[in-house]
Amino acid sequence: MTDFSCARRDFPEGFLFGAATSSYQIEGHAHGGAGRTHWDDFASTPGNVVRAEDGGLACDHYHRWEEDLDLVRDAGFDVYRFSTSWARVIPEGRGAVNAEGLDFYDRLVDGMLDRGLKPAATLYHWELPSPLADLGGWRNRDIAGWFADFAEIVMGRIGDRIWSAAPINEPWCVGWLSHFEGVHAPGLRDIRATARAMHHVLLAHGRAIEVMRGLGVGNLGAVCNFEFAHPADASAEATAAAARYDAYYNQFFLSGLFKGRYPEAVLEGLGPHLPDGWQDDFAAITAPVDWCGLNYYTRKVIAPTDAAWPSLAEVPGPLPTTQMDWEIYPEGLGYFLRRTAADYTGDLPLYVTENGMANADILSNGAAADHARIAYIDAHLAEVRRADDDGVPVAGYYVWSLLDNYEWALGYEKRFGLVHVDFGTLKRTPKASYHALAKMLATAD
Ligand code: IFM
Repeated sequence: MTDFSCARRDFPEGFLFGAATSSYQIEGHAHGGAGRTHWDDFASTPGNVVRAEDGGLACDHYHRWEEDLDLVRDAGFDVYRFSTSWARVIPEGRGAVNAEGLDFYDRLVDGMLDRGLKPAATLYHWELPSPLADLGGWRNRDIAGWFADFAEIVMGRIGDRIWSAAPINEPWCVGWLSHFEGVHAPGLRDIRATARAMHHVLLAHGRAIEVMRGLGVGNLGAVCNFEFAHPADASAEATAAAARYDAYYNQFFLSGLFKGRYPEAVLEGLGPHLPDGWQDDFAAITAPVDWCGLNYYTRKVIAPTDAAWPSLAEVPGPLPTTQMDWEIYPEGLGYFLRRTAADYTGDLPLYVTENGMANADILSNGAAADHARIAYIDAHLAEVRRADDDGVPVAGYYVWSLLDNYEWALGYEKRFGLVHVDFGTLKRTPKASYHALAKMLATAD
């Protein structure tokens, strides 16, 4: 596919298109006086990350941000979703502020405004300062207060100019993937740590919302990630296993945020490990938000196992996959948009805050023919339109990602960008998907 099958006019009035990135994945963490993060520690521990790669240089966005913002503007995007690095702003996690770090985000936000882009900030996209990890990180209840202080410092500086803010990207990854599966920093496989991290990440979210409201920052949201859980077969056991996966992946955080309770199916496993008094935190966790963001990429095929709770395993499925080996299942996006509105958020605007695919893109004669990415995004945009037709208040869509970048434990090999990055020279080259999106976004009326 070389062109999109839709145009801007096919989306509701005021619908916004954006590109998304995150700090550690693009900035080049070694520059600008940033402190060490648990991702630096995780990456330098053998076996955790492909080729032990880290975000030290990444895309060197720290020095090339103007060129990168030009790319966002020139594609015709309305919004740029970026994140602020805790360790860049407060190198020790608490205490002294790195003025250079705060100045960087100040310039970045002004750079977006100069280019007519709406700045959509995420406070935390996973690079926890190492000194806080030493204190237990997300396992330690005090993190909610540390995070609120960080929110106050960042938003005290840029909160007057941002268009939207969300405290934490993908609480599931912060909690489950990092503490139960050990796939992300800090690399734990510990159910007690998981339960605490999953609860504290929501408490930190609530505290940060409260702080930002106090500062007068508006348009605040929460961003969760979702994977459709497909039973491996028609048996009752497989259906129940997929339901458990769905509960701890897709429902735990929405339920906490919007209903002030956790699903019974998750409490079965995590309940005994939650911190004392967890029920008393829902007043903070349910602090009202103005929108909800959904990050969606794939589905997982789930089979039951005899192992301990949650007694399930992911098994390969039959659908075509991306470079991540993730099955392409656009219908899942429509499903989650409908279910989120129907069961959790009602009339609240929903944004697809991340969607996109990794593809083994190579440059040939200065071009990358990532036609598979055009087809992927096109199919997911069709689901967005269907959800809108069904009355779901979906208000925007962000592509993950602007640039090829640091894909965490998978290093630099998995390419999610609309723009190719040569990690030797750091040269940026817009791919076919970038040009096709620019064409689609230019068809305004
Ligand atoms: O690269 C990540 C991003 O940091 C969070 N959401 C999913 C993306 C692709 O794995």
